[in-house]
Amino acid sequence: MKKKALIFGVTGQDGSLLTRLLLKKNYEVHGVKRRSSSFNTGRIDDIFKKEGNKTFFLHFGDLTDALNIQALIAKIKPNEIYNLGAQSHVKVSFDTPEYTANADAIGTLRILESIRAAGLSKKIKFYQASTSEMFGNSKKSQNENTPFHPESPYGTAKLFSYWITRNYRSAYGMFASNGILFNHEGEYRGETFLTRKVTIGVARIFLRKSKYITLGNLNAKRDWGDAQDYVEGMYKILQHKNSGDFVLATGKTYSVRQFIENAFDCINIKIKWRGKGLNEVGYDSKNTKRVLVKIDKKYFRPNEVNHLLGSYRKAKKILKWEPKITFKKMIKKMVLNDINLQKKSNL
Ligand code: NAP
Ligand code: F7E
Repeated sequence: MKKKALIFGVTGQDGSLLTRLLLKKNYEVHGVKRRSSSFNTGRIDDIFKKEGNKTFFLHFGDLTDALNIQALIAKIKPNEIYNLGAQSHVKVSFDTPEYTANADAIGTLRILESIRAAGLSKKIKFYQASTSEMFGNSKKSQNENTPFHPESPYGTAKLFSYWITRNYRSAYGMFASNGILFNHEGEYRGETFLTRKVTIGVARIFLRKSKYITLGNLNAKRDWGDAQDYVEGMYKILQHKNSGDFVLATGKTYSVRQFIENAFDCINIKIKWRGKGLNEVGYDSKNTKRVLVKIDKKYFRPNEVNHLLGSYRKAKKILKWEPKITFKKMIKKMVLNDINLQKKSNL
């Protein structure tokens, strides 16, 4: 018998990569997609073409719809549920705080209660996509014991989900685990997150389709890993004999400014900086008049998390998980992919 997995957020970056991984491991994969007025399955269309309705099944649903979640879980009776669905953009969570709380916090509760209501508490393993955003501006390096202090509606909603997952584990003996993942990126990353926005911008500048990129805070630091490594970590978390909470990170941190410099490096441009605050610009070191990065205050957040750096010691020791893809290699991969995509696009 094949194992069955149900993925909320199957159309997203991580959902699409996890689907590929689980199919390779001989799972039957069920994914929940939202109804939208235009296509939202671009990241999984190729999988559906190959595997659709044989080993890969898509169901309409939404984390804000309890009846739908109950019906799906009772019908599919999966062995594993991965809750990767979320309004995942930190800046947008300040504009849509109630919706973010509904989907990212109560959505998790809806899944857990549906498992319980179906009498499947001891049969289903549950993975919750927790985040380093729950730490906020905490101390220098963060691990599973670091106190939480979220700085956004997104981080706060995710903290509810983290705790409700732990509550269901201790109250009902459910196998319910949190992966506390630091930023992870790649070719499937959404276009409005910093890394992808930069690699698309660099690709367009290389192809002479754009002159510059407009960004916000250049000084924040993130622990950036590659999403491919992180979905393998999610899988390992659910295969471990006990449920628990695990940080997945790289143990290295870089500023937004360093990410930009490395991305331009891939097209042989060395970026130099001049000016201060909103007037700062990044320019081509070979041509001081060629401004390639500008700042706009609309990309700043009401609250910022300035520094994230994770320790993945527990995951390494217990799960034998380690990130493999380096910061530089990940950026190069993303830039090359975006150059190829931009060559094909008429925009
Ligand atoms: P993503 O690309 O934004 O994907 C989010 C997924 O959730 C998409 O499939 C989206 O559907 C779906 N979704 C959004 N609202 C929903 C709703 N109300 N009901 C059902 N599905 C909904 O995010 P990601 O980068 O893959 O991240 C996966 C998960 O890990 C998220 O929960 C995120 O918060 C968390 N996380 C991410 C990172 C990171 O660095 N990537 C780090 C830590 C934690 P549409 O395609 O229709 O929008
Ligand atoms: O911002 C700065 C911004 O939006 C990274 C999500 O996956 O990881 C992600 O959240 C940094 C921030 O990711 C722009 O202010 C500057 O300091 O790519 P981001 P995030 O906020 O770290 C965590 C772990 C998650 O869980 C989330 O789901 O870059 N920044 N200028 C900018 N950011 C964006 N998006 N756009 C800019 O123009």
